[in-house]
Amino acid sequence: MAEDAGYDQLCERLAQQNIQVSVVEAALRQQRIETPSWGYANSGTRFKTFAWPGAAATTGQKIDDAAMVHRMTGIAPSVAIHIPWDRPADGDYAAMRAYAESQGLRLGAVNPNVFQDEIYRLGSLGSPNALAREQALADLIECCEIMSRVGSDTLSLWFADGTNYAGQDSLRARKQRFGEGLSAVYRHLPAQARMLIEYKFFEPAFYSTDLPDWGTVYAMCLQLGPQAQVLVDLGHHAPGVNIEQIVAFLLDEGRLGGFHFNNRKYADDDLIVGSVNPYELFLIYHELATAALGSQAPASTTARAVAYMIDQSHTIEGKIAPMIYSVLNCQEAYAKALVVPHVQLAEAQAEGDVLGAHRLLTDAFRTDVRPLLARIRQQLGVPTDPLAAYQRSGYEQRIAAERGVRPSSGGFQ
Ligand code: PSV
Ligand code: MN
Repeated sequence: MAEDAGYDQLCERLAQQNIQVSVVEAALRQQRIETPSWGYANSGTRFKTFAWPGAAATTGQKIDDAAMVHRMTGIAPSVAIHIPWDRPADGDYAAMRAYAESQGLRLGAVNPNVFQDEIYRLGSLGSPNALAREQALADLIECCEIMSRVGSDTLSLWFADGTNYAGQDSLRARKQRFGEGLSAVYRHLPAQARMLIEYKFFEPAFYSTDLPDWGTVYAMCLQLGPQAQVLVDLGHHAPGVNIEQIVAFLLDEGRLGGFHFNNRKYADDDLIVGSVNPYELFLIYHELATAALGSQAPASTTARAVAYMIDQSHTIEGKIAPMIYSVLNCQEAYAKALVVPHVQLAEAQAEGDVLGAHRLLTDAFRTDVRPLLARIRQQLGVPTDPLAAYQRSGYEQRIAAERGVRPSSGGFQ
Protein backbone atom coordinates (compact mmCIF):
# COMPACT_ATOMS: atom_id res chain seq x y z
CA MET A 1 0.00 0.00 0.00
CA ALA A 2 2.74 2.43 1.08
CA GLU A 3 4.66 1.30 -1.98
CA ASP A 4 1.67 2.07 -4.22
CA ALA A 5 1.37 5.56 -2.72
CA GLY A 6 5.09 6.11 -3.24
CA TYR A 7 4.78 4.92 -6.83
CA ASP A 8 1.82 7.22 -7.54
CA GLN A 9 3.64 10.20 -6.03
CA LEU A 10 6.72 9.51 -8.09
CA CYS A 11 4.67 9.17 -11.29
CA GLU A 12 3.01 12.51 -10.52
CA ARG A 13 6.37 14.18 -10.07
CA LEU A 14 7.73 12.69 -13.27
CA ALA A 15 4.65 13.85 -15.17
CA GLN A 16 5.21 17.41 -13.88
CA GLN A 17 8.75 17.23 -15.26
CA ASN A 18 7.56 15.84 -18.60
CA ILE A 19 9.31 12.52 -18.00
CA GLN A 20 7.39 9.60 -19.46
CA VAL A 21 7.05 6.84 -16.87
CA SER A 22 6.57 4.28 -19.63
CA VAL A 23 9.99 5.18 -21.10
CA VAL A 24 11.65 4.93 -17.68
CA GLU A 25 10.00 1.58 -16.99
CA ALA A 26 10.84 0.15 -20.40
CA ALA A 27 14.49 1.16 -19.93
CA LEU A 28 14.58 -0.49 -16.50
CA ARG A 29 13.03 -3.69 -17.83
CA GLN A 30 15.71 -3.81 -20.52
CA GLN A 31 18.64 -3.16 -18.19
CA ARG A 32 21.23 -5.95 -18.17
CA ILE A 33 24.18 -6.67 -15.90
CA GLU A 34 26.57 -9.55 -16.47
CA THR A 35 28.07 -11.26 -13.45
CA PRO A 36 31.57 -12.82 -13.36
CA SER A 37 32.14 -16.57 -12.92
CA TRP A 38 35.16 -15.79 -10.75
CA GLY A 39 33.01 -13.80 -8.33
CA TYR A 40 31.29 -17.00 -7.17
CA ALA A 41 34.50 -18.84 -6.28
CA ASN A 42 36.73 -18.38 -3.29
CA SER A 43 39.29 -15.65 -3.60
CA GLY A 44 41.10 -13.50 -1.13
CA THR A 45 43.73 -10.92 -0.55
CA ARG A 46 47.44 -11.56 -0.71
CA PHE A 47 47.26 -12.19 3.04
CA LYS A 48 44.54 -14.81 3.31
CA THR A 49 41.67 -16.45 1.50
CA PHE A 50 38.78 -17.10 3.87
CA ALA A 51 36.93 -19.98 2.22
CA TRP A 52 33.17 -19.35 2.14
CA PRO A 53 30.99 -22.42 2.80
CA GLY A 54 29.37 -23.46 -0.47
CA ALA A 55 31.42 -21.13 -2.67
CA ALA A 56 31.52 -22.50 -6.21
CA ALA A 57 34.39 -24.83 -6.97
CA THR A 58 33.49 -25.73 -10.56
CA THR A 59 32.21 -23.77 -13.51
CA GLY A 60 28.96 -25.74 -13.31
CA GLN A 61 28.46 -24.41 -9.79
CA LYS A 62 29.40 -20.87 -10.86
CA ILE A 63 26.74 -21.10 -13.55
CA ASP A 64 24.21 -22.36 -10.98
CA ASP A 65 25.00 -19.38 -8.72
CA ALA A 66 24.83 -16.85 -11.54
CA ALA A 67 21.47 -18.36 -12.54
CA MET A 68 20.26 -17.87 -8.96
CA VAL A 69 21.28 -14.19 -9.11
CA HIS A 70 19.28 -13.88 -12.33
CA ARG A 71 16.24 -15.62 -10.82
CA MET A 72 16.30 -13.15 -7.94
CA THR A 73 16.89 -9.98 -9.98
CA GLY A 74 15.64 -10.69 -13.52
CA ILE A 75 18.34 -8.50 -15.05
CA ALA A 76 21.50 -10.64 -14.88
CA PRO A 77 20.97 -13.20 -17.66
CA SER A 78 24.62 -13.80 -18.58
CA VAL A 79 27.84 -14.82 -16.90
CA ALA A 80 31.38 -13.92 -17.99
CA ILE A 81 33.97 -16.69 -18.09
CA HIS A 82 37.70 -16.57 -17.39
CA ILE A 83 40.05 -18.89 -19.27
CA PRO A 84 41.80 -21.10 -18.14
CA TRP A 85 39.91 -20.95 -14.81
CA ASP A 86 36.73 -22.09 -16.59
CA ARG A 87 38.33 -24.34 -19.22
CA PRO A 88 36.46 -27.69 -19.36
CA ALA A 89 38.75 -30.66 -18.65
CA ASP A 90 37.45 -32.41 -21.79
CA GLY A 91 37.38 -29.21 -23.88
CA ASP A 92 33.62 -29.56 -24.37
CA TYR A 93 32.54 -25.92 -24.54
CA ALA A 94 29.32 -26.92 -26.28
CA ALA A 95 28.33 -28.84 -23.13
CA MET A 96 29.19 -25.81 -20.98
CA ARG A 97 27.08 -23.58 -23.16
CA ALA A 98 24.19 -26.05 -23.18
CA TYR A 99 24.35 -26.32 -19.39
CA ALA A 100 24.25 -22.53 -18.99
CA GLU A 101 21.28 -22.33 -21.34
CA SER A 102 19.48 -25.08 -19.43
CA GLN A 103 19.81 -22.81 -16.37
CA GLY A 104 18.38 -19.82 -18.26
CA LEU A 105 21.77 -18.15 -18.72
CA ARG A 106 23.97 -17.08 -21.58
CA LEU A 107 27.76 -17.26 -21.50
CA GLY A 108 29.00 -13.71 -21.90
CA ALA A 109 32.41 -12.11 -22.21
CA VAL A 110 35.41 -14.40 -22.55
CA ASN A 111 38.27 -13.17 -20.34
CA PRO A 112 41.69 -14.61 -21.15
CA ASN A 113 44.03 -15.01 -18.24
CA VAL A 114 47.56 -14.30 -19.47
CA PHE A 115 49.00 -13.55 -16.06
CA GLN A 116 49.30 -16.74 -14.05
CA ASP A 117 51.62 -19.05 -15.98
CA GLU A 118 55.30 -19.08 -14.97
CA ILE A 119 56.23 -17.86 -18.42
CA TYR A 120 54.41 -14.56 -17.76
CA ARG A 121 56.84 -13.42 -15.02
CA LEU A 122 57.94 -10.45 -17.15
CA GLY A 123 54.57 -9.98 -18.83
CA SER A 124 52.60 -11.43 -21.70
CA LEU A 125 52.26 -9.41 -24.93
CA GLY A 126 54.70 -6.82 -23.52
CA SER A 127 57.28 -9.31 -22.29
CA PRO A 128 60.86 -9.05 -23.55
CA ASN A 129 60.75 -12.85 -23.85
CA ALA A 130 59.58 -13.81 -27.34
CA LEU A 131 58.39 -17.20 -26.08
CA ALA A 132 56.13 -15.50 -23.53
CA ARG A 133 54.68 -13.29 -26.25
CA GLU A 134 54.05 -16.31 -28.46
CA GLN A 135 52.40 -18.17 -25.60
CA ALA A 136 50.21 -15.14 -24.83
CA LEU A 137 49.15 -14.85 -28.44
CA ALA A 138 48.26 -18.54 -28.54
CA ASP A 139 46.21 -18.17 -25.33
CA LEU A 140 44.42 -15.10 -26.65
CA ILE A 141 43.66 -16.72 -30.00
CA GLU A 142 42.31 -19.76 -28.16
CA CYS A 143 39.88 -17.40 -26.44
CA CYS A 144 38.73 -16.05 -29.82
CA GLU A 145 37.93 -19.64 -30.82
CA ILE A 146 36.17 -20.28 -27.51
CA MET A 147 33.98 -17.23 -28.21
CA SER A 148 32.62 -18.89 -31.34
CA ARG A 149 31.98 -22.12 -29.47
CA VAL A 150 30.11 -20.58 -26.55
CA GLY A 151 28.27 -17.97 -28.64
CA SER A 152 30.02 -14.96 -27.11
CA ASP A 153 30.54 -11.70 -28.97
CA THR A 154 32.89 -10.12 -26.43
CA LEU A 155 36.57 -10.68 -25.81
CA SER A 156 37.43 -8.87 -22.59
CA LEU A 157 41.15 -8.23 -22.21
CA TRP A 158 43.14 -7.27 -19.18
CA PHE A 159 46.91 -7.51 -18.94
CA ALA A 160 49.01 -7.61 -15.79
CA ASP A 161 51.97 -6.42 -17.86
CA GLY A 162 54.36 -3.77 -16.68
CA THR A 163 57.63 -3.30 -14.85
CA ASN A 164 58.57 -2.96 -11.20
CA TYR A 165 61.73 -0.91 -11.57
CA ALA A 166 62.91 1.99 -13.67
CA GLY A 167 65.29 0.64 -16.28
CA GLN A 168 63.90 -2.90 -16.04
CA ASP A 169 62.74 -2.77 -19.66
CA SER A 170 62.34 -0.30 -22.50
CA LEU A 171 59.00 1.45 -22.12
CA ARG A 172 58.84 2.16 -25.86
CA ALA A 173 59.69 -1.40 -26.81
CA ARG A 174 56.91 -2.65 -24.52
CA LYS A 175 54.45 -0.28 -26.16
CA GLN A 176 55.47 -1.52 -29.61
CA ARG A 177 55.19 -5.18 -28.57
CA PHE A 178 51.67 -4.47 -27.29
CA GLY A 179 50.70 -2.78 -30.53
CA GLU A 180 51.86 -5.79 -32.54
CA GLY A 181 50.33 -8.36 -30.20
CA LEU A 182 46.94 -6.68 -30.03
CA SER A 183 46.82 -6.34 -33.84
CA ALA A 184 47.46 -10.07 -34.16
CA VAL A 185 44.61 -10.81 -31.72
CA TYR A 186 42.33 -8.38 -33.51
CA ARG A 187 42.75 -10.34 -36.74
CA HIS A 188 41.39 -13.45 -34.99
CA LEU A 189 38.26 -11.84 -33.56
CA PRO A 190 35.09 -13.52 -34.80
CA ALA A 191 33.11 -11.37 -37.25
CA GLN A 192 30.80 -8.90 -35.46
CA ALA A 193 32.60 -9.52 -32.17
CA ARG A 194 34.18 -6.83 -30.05
CA MET A 195 37.47 -6.69 -28.26
CA LEU A 196 37.24 -4.70 -25.04
CA ILE A 197 40.53 -3.57 -23.58
CA GLU A 198 40.85 -2.76 -19.91
CA TYR A 199 43.38 -0.38 -18.41
CA LYS A 200 44.72 -0.24 -14.88
CA PHE A 201 47.20 2.26 -13.54
CA PHE A 202 49.14 -0.08 -11.29
CA GLU A 203 49.16 -3.56 -9.76
CA PRO A 204 50.59 -6.10 -10.03
CA ALA A 205 53.28 -3.99 -11.69
CA PHE A 206 54.36 -1.15 -9.43
CA TYR A 207 56.60 1.08 -11.53
CA SER A 208 54.93 1.06 -14.96
CA THR A 209 51.88 -0.65 -16.38
CA ASP A 210 51.77 -1.20 -20.14
CA LEU A 211 48.12 -0.15 -20.48
CA PRO A 212 47.82 2.29 -17.56
CA ASP A 213 44.95 4.55 -18.56
CA TRP A 214 42.00 5.11 -20.87
CA GLY A 215 43.97 7.42 -23.15
CA THR A 216 46.60 4.79 -23.89
CA VAL A 217 43.93 2.18 -24.61
CA TYR A 218 41.93 4.63 -26.69
CA ALA A 219 44.99 5.33 -28.84
CA MET A 220 45.57 1.58 -29.26
CA CYS A 221 41.90 1.07 -30.21
CA LEU A 222 42.10 3.75 -32.87
CA GLN A 223 45.00 1.90 -34.45
CA LEU A 224 43.32 -1.49 -34.16
CA GLY A 225 39.98 -0.68 -35.76
CA PRO A 226 36.28 -0.28 -34.94
CA GLN A 227 35.90 -3.63 -33.20
CA ALA A 228 38.29 -2.49 -30.45
CA GLN A 229 36.82 -0.47 -27.58
CA VAL A 230 37.78 0.67 -24.11
CA LEU A 231 36.61 -1.15 -20.98
CA VAL A 232 36.30 0.95 -17.83
CA ASP A 233 36.85 -0.91 -14.56
CA LEU A 234 35.84 1.42 -11.75
CA GLY A 235 38.66 0.16 -9.53
CA HIS A 236 41.41 0.95 -11.99
CA HIS A 237 41.90 4.69 -11.50
CA ALA A 238 43.92 6.84 -9.18
CA PRO A 239 41.86 8.26 -6.31
CA GLY A 240 39.77 11.27 -7.29
CA VAL A 241 39.78 10.64 -11.03
CA ASN A 242 36.60 11.87 -12.71
CA ILE A 243 35.39 8.58 -14.20
CA GLU A 244 32.12 9.99 -15.52
CA GLN A 245 34.11 12.42 -17.66
CA ILE A 246 36.11 9.53 -19.13
CA VAL A 247 32.79 7.80 -19.84
CA ALA A 248 31.43 10.92 -21.55
CA PHE A 249 34.54 11.28 -23.72
CA LEU A 250 34.58 7.64 -24.80
CA LEU A 251 30.84 7.67 -25.52
CA ASP A 252 31.19 10.73 -27.67
CA GLU A 253 34.04 9.12 -29.61
CA GLY A 254 32.14 5.85 -30.02
CA ARG A 255 34.80 3.88 -28.15
CA LEU A 256 33.20 2.99 -24.84
CA GLY A 257 32.88 -0.78 -24.92
CA GLY A 258 31.92 -1.79 -21.43
CA PHE A 259 32.28 -1.66 -17.68
CA HIS A 260 33.67 -3.70 -14.90
CA PHE A 261 31.60 -2.47 -12.01
CA ASN A 262 32.90 -2.59 -8.46
CA ASN A 263 33.77 0.00 -5.86
CA ARG A 264 36.96 1.16 -4.31
CA LYS A 265 38.03 3.28 -1.40
CA TYR A 266 41.77 3.10 -1.95
CA ALA A 267 42.93 0.90 -4.85
CA ASP A 268 41.40 -2.02 -6.78
CA ASP A 269 39.34 -2.99 -3.74
CA ASP A 270 36.70 -5.07 -5.57
CA LEU A 271 33.98 -4.01 -3.14
CA ILE A 272 30.24 -4.11 -3.84
CA VAL A 273 29.52 -1.54 -6.56
CA GLY A 274 27.85 1.52 -5.07
CA SER A 275 28.91 0.65 -1.52
CA VAL A 276 31.51 3.42 -1.20
CA ASN A 277 30.37 6.00 -3.69
CA PRO A 278 26.79 5.60 -4.96
CA TYR A 279 26.87 9.18 -6.27
CA GLU A 280 29.71 8.35 -8.65
CA LEU A 281 27.78 5.34 -9.92
CA PHE A 282 24.74 7.54 -10.48
CA LEU A 283 26.81 10.12 -12.38
CA ILE A 284 28.24 7.40 -14.61
CA TYR A 285 24.75 6.07 -15.34
CA HIS A 286 23.61 9.63 -15.97
CA GLU A 287 26.15 9.94 -18.80
CA LEU A 288 25.05 6.59 -20.22
CA ALA A 289 21.33 7.24 -19.94
CA THR A 290 21.64 10.71 -21.45
CA ALA A 291 23.53 9.29 -24.42
CA ALA A 292 21.29 6.23 -24.86
CA LEU A 293 18.03 8.19 -24.68
CA GLY A 294 19.36 10.83 -27.06
CA SER A 295 19.77 10.64 -30.80
CA GLN A 296 23.28 12.02 -31.26
CA ALA A 297 25.45 9.38 -32.93
CA PRO A 298 27.86 7.80 -32.21
CA ALA A 299 27.18 8.35 -28.48
CA SER A 300 23.59 7.03 -28.70
CA THR A 301 24.47 3.82 -30.55
CA THR A 302 27.59 3.31 -28.46
CA ALA A 303 25.66 3.71 -25.21
CA ARG A 304 23.07 1.16 -26.31
CA ALA A 305 25.76 -1.44 -27.02
CA VAL A 306 27.74 -1.02 -23.79
CA ALA A 307 28.54 -4.30 -22.02
CA TYR A 308 27.65 -3.86 -18.35
CA MET A 309 29.63 -6.31 -16.30
CA ILE A 310 30.45 -6.72 -12.64
CA ASP A 311 34.02 -7.56 -11.72
CA GLN A 312 34.17 -8.20 -8.01
CA SER A 313 35.79 -10.82 -5.82
CA HIS A 314 34.17 -10.83 -2.41
CA THR A 315 36.30 -12.04 0.42
CA ILE A 316 34.38 -11.83 3.73
CA GLU A 317 30.76 -11.03 2.82
CA GLY A 318 29.70 -14.21 1.06
CA LYS A 319 29.39 -14.67 -2.67
CA ILE A 320 25.85 -14.71 -4.03
CA ALA A 321 24.17 -12.22 -1.68
CA PRO A 322 26.75 -9.47 -2.34
CA MET A 323 26.45 -10.16 -6.07
CA ILE A 324 22.67 -9.68 -5.86
CA TYR A 325 23.20 -6.50 -3.88
CA SER A 326 25.61 -5.24 -6.55
CA VAL A 327 23.10 -5.85 -9.31
CA LEU A 328 20.45 -4.01 -7.27
CA ASN A 329 22.77 -1.07 -6.71
CA CYS A 330 23.30 -0.76 -10.47
CA GLN A 331 19.55 -0.93 -10.97
CA GLU A 332 18.93 1.81 -8.44
CA ALA A 333 21.65 4.06 -9.89
CA TYR A 334 20.19 3.61 -13.36
CA ALA A 335 16.66 4.35 -12.14
CA LYS A 336 17.86 7.59 -10.56
CA ALA A 337 19.65 8.51 -13.78
CA LEU A 338 16.43 7.90 -15.70
CA VAL A 339 14.49 10.38 -13.57
CA VAL A 340 16.82 13.27 -14.40
CA PRO A 341 14.69 15.87 -16.22
CA HIS A 342 16.86 16.14 -19.31
CA VAL A 343 15.00 18.97 -21.01
CA GLN A 344 15.11 21.22 -17.94
CA LEU A 345 18.71 20.28 -17.29
CA ALA A 346 19.73 21.24 -20.83
CA GLU A 347 17.88 24.55 -20.45
CA ALA A 348 19.57 25.33 -17.14
CA GLN A 349 22.95 24.46 -18.64
CA ALA A 350 22.36 26.67 -21.68
CA GLU A 351 21.34 29.58 -19.43
CA GLY A 352 24.47 29.14 -17.32
CA ASP A 353 22.32 28.42 -14.28
CA VAL A 354 25.05 26.64 -12.34
CA LEU A 355 23.19 25.91 -9.14
CA GLY A 356 19.88 25.23 -10.88
CA ALA A 357 21.48 22.60 -13.12
CA HIS A 358 23.33 21.04 -10.23
CA ARG A 359 20.14 20.86 -8.15
CA LEU A 360 18.19 19.16 -10.93
CA LEU A 361 20.83 16.46 -11.02
CA THR A 362 21.17 16.05 -7.27
CA ASP A 363 17.39 16.04 -6.78
CA ALA A 364 17.22 13.08 -9.14
CA PHE A 365 19.96 11.37 -7.14
CA ARG A 366 18.00 11.93 -3.93
CA THR A 367 14.76 10.55 -5.38
CA ASP A 368 13.47 7.46 -3.62
CA VAL A 369 13.08 5.13 -6.61
CA ARG A 370 12.33 2.03 -4.54
CA PRO A 371 8.58 2.05 -5.27
CA LEU A 372 9.40 2.22 -8.98
CA LEU A 373 11.85 -0.66 -8.66
CA ALA A 374 9.28 -2.72 -6.78
CA ARG A 375 6.91 -2.20 -9.71
CA ILE A 376 9.60 -3.18 -12.23
CA ARG A 377 10.36 -6.36 -10.30
CA GLN A 378 6.68 -7.27 -10.31
CA GLN A 379 6.67 -6.74 -14.07
CA LEU A 380 9.78 -8.90 -14.43
CA GLY A 381 8.24 -11.60 -12.24
CA VAL A 382 11.01 -11.54 -9.61
CA PRO A 383 10.82 -10.91 -5.85
CA THR A 384 10.28 -7.25 -4.90
CA ASP A 385 13.03 -7.61 -2.29
CA PRO A 386 15.53 -9.91 -4.05
CA LEU A 387 18.05 -9.95 -1.24
CA ALA A 388 15.48 -10.92 1.40
CA ALA A 389 14.03 -13.51 -0.98
CA TYR A 390 17.49 -14.99 -1.51
CA GLN A 391 18.10 -15.16 2.21
CA ARG A 392 14.75 -16.93 2.68
CA SER A 393 15.26 -19.28 -0.25
CA GLY A 394 17.48 -21.77 1.59
CA TYR A 395 19.89 -21.80 -1.39
CA GLU A 396 22.82 -20.66 0.73
CA GLN A 397 22.29 -23.42 3.29
CA ARG A 398 21.77 -26.02 0.57
CA ILE A 399 24.98 -25.24 -1.32
CA ALA A 400 26.95 -25.05 1.95
CA ALA A 401 25.72 -28.55 2.84
CA GLU A 402 26.17 -29.97 -0.65
CA ARG A 403 29.45 -28.36 -1.63
CA GLY A 404 31.16 -27.92 1.73
CA VAL A 405 34.17 -25.68 2.12
CA ARG A 406 36.43 -25.82 -0.93
CA PRO A 407 39.43 -23.51 -0.90
CA SER A 408 40.16 -23.65 -4.63
CA SER A 409 38.15 -23.64 -7.82
CA GLY A 410 38.42 -24.24 -11.53
CA GLY A 411 37.30 -26.31 -14.46
CA PHE A 412 33.85 -26.98 -15.86
CA GLN A 413 32.41 -30.22 -14.51
C1 PSV B 1 42.23 -7.09 -12.89
O1 PSV B 1 42.31 -6.37 -11.71
C2 PSV B 1 40.79 -7.39 -13.27
O2 PSV B 1 40.02 -6.23 -13.09
C3 PSV B 1 40.65 -7.89 -14.68
O3 PSV B 1 39.41 -7.55 -15.20
C4 PSV B 1 40.70 -9.35 -14.51
O4 PSV B 1 40.22 -10.06 -15.59
C5 PSV B 1 39.86 -9.51 -13.27
O5 PSV B 1 40.28 -8.43 -12.44
C6 PSV B 1 40.00 -10.80 -12.54
O6 PSV B 1 41.33 -11.03 -12.19
MN1 MN C 1 38.27 -5.79 -14.29
